[in-house]
Amino acid sequence: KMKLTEEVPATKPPQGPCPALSPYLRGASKLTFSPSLTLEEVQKENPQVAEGRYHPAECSALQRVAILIPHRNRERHLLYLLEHLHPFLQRQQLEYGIYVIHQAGSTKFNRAKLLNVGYLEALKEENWDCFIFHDVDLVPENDFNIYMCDRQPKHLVVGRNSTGYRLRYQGYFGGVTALTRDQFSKVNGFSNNYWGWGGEDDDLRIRVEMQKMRVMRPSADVARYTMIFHNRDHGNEENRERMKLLRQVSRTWKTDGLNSCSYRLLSVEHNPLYINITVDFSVQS
Ligand code: UD2
Ligand code: MN
Repeated sequence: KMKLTEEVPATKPPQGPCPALSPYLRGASKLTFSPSLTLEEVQKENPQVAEGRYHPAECSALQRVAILIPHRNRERHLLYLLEHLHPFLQRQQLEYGIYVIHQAGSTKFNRAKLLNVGYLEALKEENWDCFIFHDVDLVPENDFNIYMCDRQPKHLVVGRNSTGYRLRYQGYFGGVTALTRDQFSKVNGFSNNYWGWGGEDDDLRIRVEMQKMRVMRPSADVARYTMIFHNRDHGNEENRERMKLLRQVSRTWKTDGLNSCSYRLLSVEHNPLYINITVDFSVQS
């Protein structure tokens, strides 16, 4: 017979997993963007977030999710995204961290390479299950658009305000995507060779398809975003090489990606609402 002895647990009792569908979801919400919003206000609204990270208190999250945001000179957009994303992710009962990967200097912007850096650096501090590659200017409108990874890579932007909420083209893979740690490593991440605007998202889709994976999308009524209006940035001019690069993916993907991503890490700062990683691409190490 077992004898039960009373013990005072040294740690908190183990928690059950969070439910498959969070009870806190609200559906579509009307988004507002107040011109006077400050970072301090957003911090005040999110007292449970510490150093860019959060985990639900009441249950253990189904996935640990790293949100990776490529960034340069879009401070206002970042503020609005943080304002909306933190409560959105908390309503989904996720364990998450928000990483902003900032490209220093004025060399051509390289969104894809920044996202590779985000993946590599984020994995140095936590064994994340799932990565969300997220434009700074896209705000999700419906919290049933779940920021978790699936059996196949997910494209979360079916529609946005500026394109009448319709899919731009068959195979479109831009804006916000979700890949597990393994899915992303299997395709060797993004290419590092797309400087300036365009093509890097199509390149990733080709990599995914070459690995016999299939892009999934949530239903159009939930996969809706508001893109905060902007013009093309200086330093992110159209990449005229992109068609040429896209024809070579099957030859280049194995040697161009996570395994060849070199960069100079300038700083990693743990801010209250996000982790800021600053990198320099101007000198290749
Ligand atoms: C589309 C895609 C985007 C990417 C891009 C081509 C959608 C909704 N988005 O965005 O995922 O494939 O085309 O490269 O289809 N950024 C900065 N500072 C800069 C330049 C860019 O922070 O100076 C970041 C920022 O996160 C921005 C993202 O890069 O959201 C994409 O750049 P964009 O918003 O200028 O391009 P867009 O809207 O055509
Ligand atoms: Mn944009």
